[in-house]
Amino acid sequence: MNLTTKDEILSRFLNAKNEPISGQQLADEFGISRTAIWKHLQTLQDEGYTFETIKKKGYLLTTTPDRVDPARISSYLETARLGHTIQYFEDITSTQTIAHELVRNGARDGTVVVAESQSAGKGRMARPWESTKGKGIWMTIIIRPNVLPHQAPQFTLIAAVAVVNAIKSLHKSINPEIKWPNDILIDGKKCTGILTEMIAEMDGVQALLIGIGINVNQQKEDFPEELQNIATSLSIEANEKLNRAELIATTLKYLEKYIDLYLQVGFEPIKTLWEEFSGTIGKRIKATTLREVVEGIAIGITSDGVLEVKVDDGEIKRIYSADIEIEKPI
Ligand code: BT5
Repeated sequence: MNLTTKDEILSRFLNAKNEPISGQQLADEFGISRTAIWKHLQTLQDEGYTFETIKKKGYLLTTTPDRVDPARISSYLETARLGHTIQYFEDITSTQTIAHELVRNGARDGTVVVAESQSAGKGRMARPWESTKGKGIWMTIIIRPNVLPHQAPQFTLIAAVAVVNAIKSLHKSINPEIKWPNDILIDGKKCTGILTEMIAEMDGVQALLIGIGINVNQQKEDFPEELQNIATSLSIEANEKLNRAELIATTLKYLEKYIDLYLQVGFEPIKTLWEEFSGTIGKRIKATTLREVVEGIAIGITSDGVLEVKVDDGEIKRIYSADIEIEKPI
């Protein structure tokens, strides 16, 4: 994990389990002066952490603000590659935009961009993505798998399976369902959106940018009015405040696991998991593509992640990209 000295010091306090640490001990461990340690603690105080000075013992971390900084994420991280470099921002335009810049500058596989808020968060087809400050998970994972451009859409499905597993493993009371291709819903309301972008040549992918937006700790009034009836957050559903850093680390754990599985044995096991978590398959849907509107029963996804819909005359249509409405039974 590539942490700055300040974040390494914070990590040390987060792992100290309520025990004070002396300035001299930190200075020795990090090979810097006590004054330098004190300056890092000042910066952390400016970010909202508070330390109490305990006589003859040292500094005790007493308050930790609700932030998804690299030190906090890394204290939960169990991955081999994903999230070992984290670029953290308080306020930015979009984690996707920053990720594009990082790819151009040679960012390595597994680099993650995380922000507390985005002023220009984006969905598919340049739609806006609402990213309330400090309440959600707004992140982009840069990966550099050895795959062909036509495989890129499968990574959206891999990411959806990873997010559902992460939510379910941490919060048993929540029952998320995937809506093809990139939404995760709870009781019909959207809590997560995924946007996969690709930088590729004809013969290979240079990088995939998997953007994941999860509504975590918003309350209904935190959403703009037009979203209040169609969006939800995990906190609204679980009726408690959730730990965002832990959910980020757990999502990265499952994402790495399913990417590795996919690269080793192909799409089949992902397809099985996806169909198990899907709220789309078996339902009557209306798919609006750029060319037409298709109504019928969603019968499954193909090994390329394409949605198959059986229309009323029995014909099976393949949907590559569309907005889906799941029709409620009458
Ligand atoms: C998506 O697009 O659902 C993909 C969203 C990806 C967001 C992440 S956050 C981190 C990374 N950085 C970015 O800039 N983006 C990614 P789409 O299927 O086109 O859905 C967009 C629609 O969802 C909007 O038109 C709204 O109707 C709705 N929406 C916007 N913000 C929402 C929110 N916070 N929760 C639920 N629905 C929302």
